[in-house]
Amino acid sequence: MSATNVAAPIDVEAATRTLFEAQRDRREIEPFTDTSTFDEKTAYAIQKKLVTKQVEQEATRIVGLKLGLTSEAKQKQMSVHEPIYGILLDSRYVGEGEPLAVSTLIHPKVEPEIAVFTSAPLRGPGVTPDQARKAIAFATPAMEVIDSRYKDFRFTLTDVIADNTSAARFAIASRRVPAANVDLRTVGVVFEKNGEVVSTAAGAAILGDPANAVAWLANKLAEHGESIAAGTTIMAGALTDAIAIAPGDVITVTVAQLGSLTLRCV
Ligand code: OOG
Ligand code: MG
Repeated sequence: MSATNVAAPIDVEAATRTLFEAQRDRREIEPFTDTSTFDEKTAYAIQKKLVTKQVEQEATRIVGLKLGLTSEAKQKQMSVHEPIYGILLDSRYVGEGEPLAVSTLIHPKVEPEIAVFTSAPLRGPGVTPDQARKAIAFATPAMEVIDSRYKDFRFTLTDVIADNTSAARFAIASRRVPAANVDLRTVGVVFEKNGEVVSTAAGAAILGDPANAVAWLANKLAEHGESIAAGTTIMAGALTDAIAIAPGDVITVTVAQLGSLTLRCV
């Protein structure tokens, strides 16, 4: 056997502090897995500690959940081939019409999403897509601004989970559309930057059906003894690749039957 560098187990407290400070100070860091090893459970534990610290120190609160890497486009773009989830904080919400100050972030990218709102609790394991579909009361066009704290957005599955799945800002159209009469698999999605179409997709880009993503979330949360409460806002994950943004950019997502949402970057 040849000599190899055996990676050390991660220091959870130190990693939490590093991620907290990187986000606060807009400083990029190297991925932890370059030098240490940790499993998915530990990664979600770091994410939770990080968000708890942000809630305490920034006087904000948790307002929802987000899914990531639920589309083939995103999995390919990031070279991570499994969905992940993260937590949405009130202080990261960009209201409709509010400008996004790009300079408050490290290297932001924006991606087109669909947000859903539940009206019934979902507790895994064993939540089916049909149960998830019935729990989705409303849907709206949405956009997520991701800002990995890792240099060049280079990370492994556990790194990105620990970093609260690159969550930075999120925008959700204020008009909620009842989902009962909308087939979220077949709605067309058009993503535009400065009036040019950047990419297109259908709702089915999200694990075949956004309801599948919500079921996945409920079942994944169950692994950590958690569940989705009724009345939860969930970002279902990007439908196409994320794109870099700069001051002056105007980004629009249009989802058939749900409407559109514009984000102005300053
Ligand atoms: C990870 C977060 C992915 C999505 O919607 O797929 C995500 C990243 O790409 O940095 O939020
Ligand atoms: Mg996203």
